[in-house]
Amino acid sequence: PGFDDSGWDDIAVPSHWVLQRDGEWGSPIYTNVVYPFPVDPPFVPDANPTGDHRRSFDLPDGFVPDGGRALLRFSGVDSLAVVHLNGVEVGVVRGSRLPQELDVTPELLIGANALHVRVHQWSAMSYLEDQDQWWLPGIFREVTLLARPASGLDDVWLRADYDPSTGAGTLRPEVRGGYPARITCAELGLDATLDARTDRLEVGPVEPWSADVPRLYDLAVSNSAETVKLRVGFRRVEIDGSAWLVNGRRLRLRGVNRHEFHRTTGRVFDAEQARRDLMLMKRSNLNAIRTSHYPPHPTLLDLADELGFWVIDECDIETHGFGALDWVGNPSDDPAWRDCYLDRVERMVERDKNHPCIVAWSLGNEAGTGANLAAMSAWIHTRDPGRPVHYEGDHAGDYTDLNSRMYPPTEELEDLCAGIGDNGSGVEGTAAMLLNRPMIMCEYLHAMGNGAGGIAGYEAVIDAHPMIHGGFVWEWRDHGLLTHTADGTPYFAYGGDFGEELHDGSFVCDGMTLADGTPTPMLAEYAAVVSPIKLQALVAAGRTTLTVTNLRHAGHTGDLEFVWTHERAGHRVASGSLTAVVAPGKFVTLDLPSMDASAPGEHWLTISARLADSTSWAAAGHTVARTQVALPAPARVRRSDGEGRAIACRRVADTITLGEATFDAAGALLRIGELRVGAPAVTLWRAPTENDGLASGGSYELGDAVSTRGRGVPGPPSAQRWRAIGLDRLHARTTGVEADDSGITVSQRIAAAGHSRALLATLRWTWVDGLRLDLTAEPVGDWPTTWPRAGVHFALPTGYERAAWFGTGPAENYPDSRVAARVGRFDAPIDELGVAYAVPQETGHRADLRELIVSGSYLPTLTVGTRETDGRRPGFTLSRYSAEELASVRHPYELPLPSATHLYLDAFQHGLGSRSCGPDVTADYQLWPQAFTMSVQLHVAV
Ligand code: IPT
Repeated sequence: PGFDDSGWDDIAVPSHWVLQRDGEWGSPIYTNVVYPFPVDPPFVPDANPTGDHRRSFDLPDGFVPDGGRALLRFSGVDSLAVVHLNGVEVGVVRGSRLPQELDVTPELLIGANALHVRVHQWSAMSYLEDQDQWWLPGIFREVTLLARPASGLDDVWLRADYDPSTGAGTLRPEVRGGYPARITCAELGLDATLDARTDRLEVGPVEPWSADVPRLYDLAVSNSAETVKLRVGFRRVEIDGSAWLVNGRRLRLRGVNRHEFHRTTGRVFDAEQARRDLMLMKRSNLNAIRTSHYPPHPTLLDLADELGFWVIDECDIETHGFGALDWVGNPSDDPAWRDCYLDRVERMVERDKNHPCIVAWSLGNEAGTGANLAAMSAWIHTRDPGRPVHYEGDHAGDYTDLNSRMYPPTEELEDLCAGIGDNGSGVEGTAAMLLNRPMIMCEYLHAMGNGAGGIAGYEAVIDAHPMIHGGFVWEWRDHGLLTHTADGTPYFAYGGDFGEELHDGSFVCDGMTLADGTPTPMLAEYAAVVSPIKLQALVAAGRTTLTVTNLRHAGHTGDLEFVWTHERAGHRVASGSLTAVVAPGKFVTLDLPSMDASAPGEHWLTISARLADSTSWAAAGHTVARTQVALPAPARVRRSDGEGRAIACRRVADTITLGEATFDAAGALLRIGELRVGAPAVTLWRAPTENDGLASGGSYELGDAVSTRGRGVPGPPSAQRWRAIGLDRLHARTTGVEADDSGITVSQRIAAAGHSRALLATLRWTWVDGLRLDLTAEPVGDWPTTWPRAGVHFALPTGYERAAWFGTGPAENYPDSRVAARVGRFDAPIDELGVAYAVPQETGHRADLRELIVSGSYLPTLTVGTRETDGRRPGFTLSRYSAEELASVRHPYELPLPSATHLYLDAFQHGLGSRSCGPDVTADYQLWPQAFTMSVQLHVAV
């Protein structure tokens, strides 16, 4: 009081000051591993951005009950705050993502009070908070003034056990502060008195809590001073050899790493966004969350209890920057830091211990190894033996309970399950020693940009090895910060966009959802692969059957409807639905009506498992699982290709005409009827994805630092190899043009400057009910690398707006990411065919095209029909941007104004893989140079 702060600026709290006022108060910094200041622990540079916050408030007399106390709770301040109340220093708050309470009873005044919080961006604590995320200072979670009664219930812990063999529930209450207390639960008919001697309460039969059936009971604990309400879930977590069990059933984690992030407010918690995200996770068959890499806002755990997720709650510790210094000086093994480590684990466990969703505690992330981490684990083992301890960096398994791996290739997983290798510990025999422990992947499938591919490959290995309990995708959401260019164009910023001295580029954008929450196709692929409801349709010996397997942890399939649809040529012929009650771990085989596939055209049977009724996270009709099977056609005489009369070509002056198509004298296509087409070019280039190794432009080169994790292709990432041999700059030379009675044959040699290896292509054009192209291409010379694609590029006029197709969809799909794709008819505006990844890259490919219709107002409609050659059909991409344009920019706003509509028809595409931080595209899905063919028919209608 008496201090004049009238000239100060206003700031909303909770917030990060660098996300206010357009950079006037400083800017965010993104680094993944390195510290953005000199490593000189525990010191930080003199220039330390500091935010002084003042707040006045009035308190009525009696705010603090007689004999009670006043506590000032800081739920999250990054990174250190010095707190004064009414001119008196009341404490220092440390540990950014954990709460701390200061007793301010003596300093609090009746009437006017003045609170001053000085927040320093850097402190000794910054050395423990080197997570891969933006550095964002500020008071980013609530500050609460609590009035505590005398003899209040200062802490209540209800450990709620469920005995899977008897179905009985037991409570082990622990109350701090206020015995005797009364505990009640109307639903359980519970009404008992607790005193210091009460260590167990048998509550009779209960329904257990699980992620699938998150059954909660409302309990209340009260004494003369106050009542505490808790939502209790009864469940038992056990480790039995290599099995991690909840309620006696093995866990299967279909998980995701979740950071706290909002595109405009950073780590300020947005409860609405969090609920929407968790509902989307549920709809995507995700059942587990690792709170990477710090305890989340407490409300998140309430949501996880309520909606049902297995949670690994992770402590706020990461010292990754010491890795680059060979871990010399790592706080994790330095006695001077021991208390800080213990303080953090205690604050996490005490804050979150009542949540049934938490099935393991994690010590932190990428903090090397050492005695302080071991001490944290020992503390948990004493305080809460009911939950295992996780920490990935304990490769030797010295002090934790779960064996955890990051981004292992599937071959490595198989080795570990066979007891082969050192598990990253450097000590031979470690893998064998750890065979008797449950294994998880705390991170796998790096969802950066387009990808990760290869989800199904992991799933197969997890299915085959019960000791692997699943994994957590890296990660849920891109951390792009919504900002704008000088001319006001909005975009999602990543490392380097704020002029940082050191940064790690777009590595901060690696989610299955974009920064604004838009799901990427990978999320749908993940949902399709990991669904706990497995459907298998079989058509054999005149019988059509559906086998439904229920791999849920709990809950039968009575909530589902199995809807079947028979389609011919993508149009519905018949449909119906069935129900079946299958218990967890069981399967049934059902008969479907027989379907008549004799009419000409492709016949497909699609079966979806859909929610019969709405739930708290999805509407009725939501698809949980889907399968598709082709119905075999009865033997029939095939119409021979190219029936109808072939039209001969004619030379007119400098052009050749073939039906309604016009070519120049060198055989380059110019027009089909009214439609002007840029001469189609055989191409091998795609705009590299971040998993292909698109350079990060940061201090941490993508694919480089982590490429040793991949066993696919050792050495530099694909994009670098592709560029080295010039796949991004191919030149064509026409070596022959023959126009005869039946059509035009154009021969080309396609090669890169400076190289002699080439692709020899023959484009054979004929006119039979439209323009037909038969392409054959064959590599000659020595080709040392894979190819990104093998296809043809057509430049159509700008202005095309829509595509309708019979092929695969609805989303983009690639060879190692197409479980979610089904055969059918789809349509979409051109801008929705690809994904607006934070960094422009390859997007929008859809395999196995039958027919594509491209349309726009005032433009002729182009229909592309395909024919199988060598047992396959081409896929397509339609975009306003060419591969070259996409590859030439780092942000969407840098893309040029479209000069054409680009249609790519690809005989092949390379897979996606996870190489940006993990294994490369696996052998089955690598596109090695090979001969390819394609046959397409182009029709133009005005
Ligand atoms: C791993 C980190 O744990 C995670 O925070 C994130 O940075 C991820 O990588 C990459 O996005 S550590 C890495 C060296 C495997």
